[in-house]
Amino acid sequence: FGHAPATVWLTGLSGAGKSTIAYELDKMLHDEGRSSYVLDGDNLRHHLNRDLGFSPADRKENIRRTAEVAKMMNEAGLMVIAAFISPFREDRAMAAAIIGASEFIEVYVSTPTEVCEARDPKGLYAKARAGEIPAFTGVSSPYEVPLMPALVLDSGVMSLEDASRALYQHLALRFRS
Ligand code: GGZ
Repeated sequence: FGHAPATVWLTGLSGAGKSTIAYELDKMLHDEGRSSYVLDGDNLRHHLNRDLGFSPADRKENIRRTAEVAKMMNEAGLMVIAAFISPFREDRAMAAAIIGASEFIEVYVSTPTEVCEARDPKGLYAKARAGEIPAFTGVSSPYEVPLMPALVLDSGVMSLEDASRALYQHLALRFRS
């Protein structure tokens, strides 16, 4: 498909499959010679955003910085795949405004809390339930469902591989020139 650098913004709960889908898509794009880059919330919080916590203000700043970086990468010709819980509508709207409405592709990874919590790959839900992690999204902090996402992927009903493929197909149609 034609090369129109955009930012695929994956939003959803911790454990929903955002990072896995992001890296799968990245691999598919690389395999056909496209330049893309994954911005992952959990990773960026170790360096660029290591001063930020999980208060609403810090989450907003996390999203703002990420959107600014995504915009620069798009301008440099890279497809960006961003994987952030980004639980607040207002913050995702800010990201869209920074990146540009037509370059921002919102993808809701809608895997339900029960499924994410049953997986709990890092034991974070258990800790959150035990009160050891304050303001944990889906447990003690809200997640605002996207109202008009470009695509919805539920890894509770489809495999992560199929979800990644569905996303790739969506992009192929969108960018068909
Ligand atoms: C949500 C938290 C929290 C709290 C730590 N709430 O699934 P993970 O573990 O590996 O990735 C999650 C990551 C969330 O970072 P984001 O930058 O995506 O969040 S946001 O967009 O809301 O700013 C999770 C871990 O950090 N984590 N504490 N309290 N997730």
